[in-house]
Amino acid sequence: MPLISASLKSPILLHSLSNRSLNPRFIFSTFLDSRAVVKQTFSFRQVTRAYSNMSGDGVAQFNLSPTSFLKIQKGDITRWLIDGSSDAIVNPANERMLGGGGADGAIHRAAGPELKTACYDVPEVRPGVRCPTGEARITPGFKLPASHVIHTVGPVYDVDSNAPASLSNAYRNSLRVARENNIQYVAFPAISCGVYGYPFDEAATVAISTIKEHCDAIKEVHFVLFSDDIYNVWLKKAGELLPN
Ligand code: AR6
Repeated sequence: MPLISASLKSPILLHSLSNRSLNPRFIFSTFLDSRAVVKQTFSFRQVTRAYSNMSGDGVAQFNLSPTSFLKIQKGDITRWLIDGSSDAIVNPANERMLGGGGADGAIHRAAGPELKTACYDVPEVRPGVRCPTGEARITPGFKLPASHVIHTVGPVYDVDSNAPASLSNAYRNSLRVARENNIQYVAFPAISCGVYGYPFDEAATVAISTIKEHCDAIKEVHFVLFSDDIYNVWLKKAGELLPN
């Protein structure tokens, strides 16, 4: 089993394999920076499933359907690309769609000012709203490595009256817009898991189950996740929801 060698190269380090037969749970230590260490427990089954799908560069791959794959990796979504022509990154934007903080701010900085100009050109559906919560819009990527940006708006967790439905809509509509524009490769961040306050585990359930259901005609769906804690939650959830 390639479990041990794969884990040595991954961002998650195997911490303890002791008492495996007595208590089949592993503890992983994830080094957030030189000082902080976060420990998470995973069942033996979840670990073997996630790691048997992981390549040496820390990208875990799961089957979504006979023709689509889900790939989960840590990283900065502004640097992601597959071919620069049929690929898109998803921007967790706000309804105004003119930039903001978090990933939205990073994407606008990396794309250059042309992205904001293109966003201005997206018609408002009502004053100050270009992309209502749960919907998606597309623009070119300009200076980004990926060819397109799909802007979507996730729910504010504490405010939205049906946050799971709104979050699911954001993923589903992003994939629909991708398909309509012949995009074959789509990279998502963890929508709503920053400023909008969505709990990671609940968000991962909605994200992965929605993508599983709506991935038709998309060759690869990627998650590019900024922090170790979200990456670990996503890996665990994919192991549960996408048994290969
Ligand atoms: N690459 C990948 N993920 C990132 C990056 C990056 N470069 N930067 C941040 N993240 P957030 P939201 C992660 O707050 O919760 C903005 O102001 C981040 O760690 O960007 O949907 C918008 O304008 C988190 O896990 O989006 C909206 O007003 C995830 O991306 C509001 O924030 C999403 O965090 C949207 O809030």
